[in-house]
Amino acid sequence: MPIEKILIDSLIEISSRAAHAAFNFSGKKDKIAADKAAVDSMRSNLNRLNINGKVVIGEGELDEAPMLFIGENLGTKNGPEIDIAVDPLEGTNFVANNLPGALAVIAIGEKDSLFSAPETYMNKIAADIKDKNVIDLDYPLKKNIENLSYYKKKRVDELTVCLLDRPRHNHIKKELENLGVNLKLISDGDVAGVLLVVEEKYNVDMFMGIGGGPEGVLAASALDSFGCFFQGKFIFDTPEAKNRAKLMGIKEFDKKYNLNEIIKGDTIFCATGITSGDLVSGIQNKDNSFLSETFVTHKSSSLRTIIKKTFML
Ligand code: VTB
Repeated sequence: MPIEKILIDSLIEISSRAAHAAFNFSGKKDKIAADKAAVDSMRSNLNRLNINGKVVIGEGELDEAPMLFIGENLGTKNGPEIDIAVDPLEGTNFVANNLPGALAVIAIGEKDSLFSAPETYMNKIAADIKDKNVIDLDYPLKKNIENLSYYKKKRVDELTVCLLDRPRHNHIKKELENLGVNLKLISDGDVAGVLLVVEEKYNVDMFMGIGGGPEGVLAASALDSFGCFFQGKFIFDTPEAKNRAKLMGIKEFDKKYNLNEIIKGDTIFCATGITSGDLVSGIQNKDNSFLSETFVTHKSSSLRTIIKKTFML
């Protein structure tokens, strides 16, 4: 059953209030306090919502996170069964140091529609491509770039690829540079990084590389509303990671997931700016209110927009 539009406004308010709570800690060098403020806000507001919700992507599992843990039930129970995925503070470093790009992120889906991702890394590839077999995690990098160039009708040196700036990506960086592709290196925040592929105005043709698995599922839910291409492969490289995956029902550790295997139904996605970044502006405090900007998608109503809204404190 599609998710009712009526929940969109509530979710915008929930992510906006979480963003505001974290914003109060921007530049205070305290990642943990900022994260806690966003988590507390999201949790108490989700609990007032008329849904029978279950967290499928959260702040960790019960043994490591006291709140918004995977499996936690949220909402008044007076409403539809809903999957909830949260990243209350995406970019803790950004907030702690008052740098651009921090977001409060929440996505909801029909029951059993969102992949319950363990806290592990994911190799990702995303682009605004509507056809199959143009790019693929299993293709050599050069083939992906050549196909992307053909599909987008751009020369290779007109393409821009976004990736997290990490030593693990040095070989990719080097190969892209040799091919003449432009790089957009981000220090954190690959939910936003992935979302930059959705429109030409962000000037990113493809996102690739290894980032957080939960962040991958969240970004995929928004990409699904744009009809974009996304693939992800979780990286279970330790016995503990494999055990956790097994407990979560994952049987094949090397499986490459297509978007429709990660997101299997209707979703609403909201990412509110905490500090201003490429995607959305950050929180602006006023006297007794604050202004927020939220990137919103709702698949079944084809909503894909940015909403500015004022909320009373
Ligand atoms: C990304 C990014 C996050 O972690 O998923 C990244 O979206 C991956 O982890 O904002 P490493 O930092 O270990 O590479 C963040 O940067 C921080 O949670």
